[in-house]
Parts: sequence; structure tokens; C-alpha cells
Amino acid sequence: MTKMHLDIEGMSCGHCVKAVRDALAGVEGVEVRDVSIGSADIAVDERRAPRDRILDAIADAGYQATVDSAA
Ligand SMILES: [Cu+2]
Repeated sequence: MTKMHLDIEGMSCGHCVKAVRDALAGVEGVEVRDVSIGSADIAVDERRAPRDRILDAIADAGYQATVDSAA
């Protein structure tokens, strides 16, 4: 699993946190570790969950995400 930190624009409240958490949880191969306003920490099986799919899931929920770090 790859630990990934995402920067996420457009989040402002607890509803946003829940929306992002739900979006990430819906991607197969992603384990949600922590979501707060403006960022998320996840663990990713990159063979099952390509980055584009993760970022697209967040975009579909209405937010703009970028990968800040991955290790
Ligand atoms: Cu909100």
C-alpha cells in the first residue's frame, strides 16, 4: 500500500469532509485514514486504484484534489 497525502480545494465544513470521505471510500483499493478540511490521508493499492481514478472520484463530489506526497 502507498501512503498518499492529498491537498483538496473547495472544502469548507463537516459536510465537505463527509462527502470527500465517502467519495474516497467508494474507490476500490483505497483505505481512508484521515480526512480534514483541505486534505486527506489515504493508503492506496495503486494496481487497483490508479491516481486518476482517485482524483476523479473527488472531482465528481465537487472538489479539486492534487497528490501532495506519496510514499
Ligand atoms: Cu462543506
